[in-house]
Amino acid sequence: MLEKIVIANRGEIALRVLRACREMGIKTVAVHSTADNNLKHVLLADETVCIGPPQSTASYLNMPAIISAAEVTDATGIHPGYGFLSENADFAERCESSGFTFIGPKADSIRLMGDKVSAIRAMKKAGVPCVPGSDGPLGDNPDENMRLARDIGYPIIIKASGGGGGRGMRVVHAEASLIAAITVTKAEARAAFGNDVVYMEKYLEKPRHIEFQVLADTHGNAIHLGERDCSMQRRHQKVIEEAPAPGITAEQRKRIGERCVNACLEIGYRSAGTFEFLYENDEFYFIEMNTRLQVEHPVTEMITGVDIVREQLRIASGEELRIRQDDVKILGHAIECRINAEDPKTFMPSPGLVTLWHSPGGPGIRMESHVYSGYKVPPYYDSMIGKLIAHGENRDAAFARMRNALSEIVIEGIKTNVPLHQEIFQHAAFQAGGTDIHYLEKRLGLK
Ligand code: MV4
Repeated sequence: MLEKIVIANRGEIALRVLRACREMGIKTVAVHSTADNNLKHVLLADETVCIGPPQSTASYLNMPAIISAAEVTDATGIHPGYGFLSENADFAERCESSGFTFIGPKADSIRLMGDKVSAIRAMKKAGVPCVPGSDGPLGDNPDENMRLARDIGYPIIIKASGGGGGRGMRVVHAEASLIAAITVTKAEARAAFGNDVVYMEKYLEKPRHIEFQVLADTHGNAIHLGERDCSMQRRHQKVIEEAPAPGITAEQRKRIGERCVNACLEIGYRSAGTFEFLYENDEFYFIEMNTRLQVEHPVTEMITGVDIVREQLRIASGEELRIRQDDVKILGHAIECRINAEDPKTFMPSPGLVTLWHSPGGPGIRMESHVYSGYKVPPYYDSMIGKLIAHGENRDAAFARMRNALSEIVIEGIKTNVPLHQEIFQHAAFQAGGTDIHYLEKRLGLK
């Protein structure tokens, strides 16, 4: 088993990883910026190393500083959390070439999935259903591109192969704007990603975002843990996630889950991963794979009883998955609210001193947060300060617990989006389940 690991992240996820390590007897090294001396996991870690000034580029994205921290502390592994360096193939490679276990997939898998054209090609080959599209990069011939779009049928979407997560995309509704859209998307992609490869897909107008969680070990075993619905989002930032996805049948779960597992085996995937799909008219269409632990992993943990971070650590230690697919049972329903330090109306960040903090509790309630009374939310990082998760025997029960918890939570000194969550939990359409990816923005009058 890994003996000591560097937690190369901050905030709630660093604390989540630290807790898993302590349970498993793995020693922890918290690396942190000068703005993060008082982070909860920094106070709890066995060792701490300050890796640089507040700006992420100088600290949490500073590869030599993080690898040096692992060297001076004699750590054996590095957990990247999510965001920051978690999907940086070069970092994974540099960890391993410096003799540390990267607690995540192999650099090759990160690279394969980071390039969306190669990801889709690999998934299609593995039998994962994809969006009808160009099946590869667009060429320079306008006539060919027009023919392609006509064959697919408008509307279509142009996406940058180096993009993902909503960056570098453009919807085209009619032929008249196709060629200009390709030119502009290519130029933007070159500037943003240093790669101007773009591809074309049928644009799905009212899909839901449903993603499958997988775990794969280094002994040829892979399983899926069912799906999550992450359709409740604003500007590509998820706001609420739930599992299982409303209305998805056990049969659909099995069919798509098996495809994801098969794809993992085919590409030699290891660790935790997520297959993102758009879901429309009862069909699943793969769009991207995330090769990291995700923010919303707890909803899957709550309904399956599988500790995903623990499994990541076990897999990275070379152990075999102990859970077989037949052992995975979906129990009840879980829902997660992302708690952000922001104005609930304008969404402007609201960092500062938290003068009072009371976590909600009771059966089925889980609070993942590093915040405490007296903690100062720094202005340099993402505004998410915690996640509130409610589990119940069914969706209604989970909702009732979430409403209760949202009414109990006390956060003073900074603005948070708790009032927004309270409002969303009054929406009849959300309560009914199955709202699409545009629902929240429309409902907020932003669209
Ligand atoms: C799409 C799409 C519709 N049709 N692809 C946005 C983020 C990136 N992961 C892919 N995205 C989309 N791809 C086709 N062919 C609509 C979106 C999309 C979206 C997807 C998931 C969650 C939120 C979204 C918000 C806007 C657009």
